[in-house]
Amino acid sequence: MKIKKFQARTFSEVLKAVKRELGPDAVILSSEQLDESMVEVVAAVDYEGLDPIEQPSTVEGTTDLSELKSEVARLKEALLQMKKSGYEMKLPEKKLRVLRLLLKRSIKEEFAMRLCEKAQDAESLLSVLTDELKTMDAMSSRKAVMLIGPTGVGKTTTLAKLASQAIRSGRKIAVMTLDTYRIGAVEQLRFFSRVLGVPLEVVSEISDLKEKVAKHSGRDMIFIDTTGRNPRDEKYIGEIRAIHSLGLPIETHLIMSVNSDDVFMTDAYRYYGKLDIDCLGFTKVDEAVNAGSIYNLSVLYQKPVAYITTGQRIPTDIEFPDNSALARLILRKGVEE
Ligand SMILES: Nc1nc2c(ncn2[C@@H]2O[C@H](COP(=O)(O)OP(=O)(O)OP(=O)(O)O)[C@@H](O)[C@H]2O)c(=O)[nH]1
Ligand SMILES: [Mg+2]
Repeated sequence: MKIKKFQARTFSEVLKAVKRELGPDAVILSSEQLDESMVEVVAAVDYEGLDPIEQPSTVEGTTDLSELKSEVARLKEALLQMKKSGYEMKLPEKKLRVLRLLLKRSIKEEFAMRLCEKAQDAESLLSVLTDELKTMDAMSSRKAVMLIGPTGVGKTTTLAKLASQAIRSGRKIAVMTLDTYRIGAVEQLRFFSRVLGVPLEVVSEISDLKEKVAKHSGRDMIFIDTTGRNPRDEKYIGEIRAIHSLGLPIETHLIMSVNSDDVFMTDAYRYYGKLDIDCLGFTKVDEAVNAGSIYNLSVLYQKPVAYITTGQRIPTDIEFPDNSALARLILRKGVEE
């Protein structure tokens, strides 16, 4: 067995060095933050003579997506190893408080570790989160907005809220639905469109979408509702892809409920992550115990958050927070604290 001590400025950097020198089978035996700018890890590998793995050298502070992903993967792996071997990570008290707070807010452990490297204390966490989170004007660029997401998260309700907002801001709109799958889905939207006084198109074949969009080209915006399906359904993912390949000016919003189970949301990323998504919208914030999943999914998808919804009432229960409001929401105390 080969045992070696490594030191670097951050936990991610030190893990990178461990991998480079000891290879992918290295096990973390202990880890300690010596001071604000030094982390020490003792790592071991069971057999010698491993070829060091070539890692691309990185620029400090890079926001490159692949780098972020591998950094998070390294942290996740190290945490798993440490848990398996029963070793605790030693962090200074201030950072431990940051870590505990983030975990309480349901931030994924490996993401919380990354934030701990950036935020020296609980006070600086708000600005770190604010800097990391991105938001987007929900009705900014493209002509058509299409809402996709798992079953029952609130797509149709959110679409009605967005459509109302657009009308309020003086836009001429049309509503379309591709949801001819679920019983009652068309009626739900027909009711909304009557109340809003806007035309509704029911599109039963994806191939008809182009023609329907062209028919309403005089409208400022088109809102397209879709069927909620299990993200694991490959056929469903294929259908969304087929819509994208029509080459229409569609902005795709992925709608997720803040309340969904974390394992489900992470698993869903494996499928939705393959799609060309423009932004995220989060529903049922009013029911949520905490809002950590907003951060988790922002990091996973690397997409801006366009809005959050806070209740069943149309059109009022929707908010368009900026990044600092979003950071405050994520860090706010849970209902049981
Ligand atoms: N508490 C709360 N309920 C919401 C919110 N948004 C939607 N809902 C409720 O969630 C339920 C499902 O909403 P829908 O809009 O039909 O959901 P959907 O995603 O279109 O459902 P499918 O089309 O069947 O996939 C309804 O009872 C909504 O009133 C929200 O922000 N908060
Ligand atoms: Mg629906």
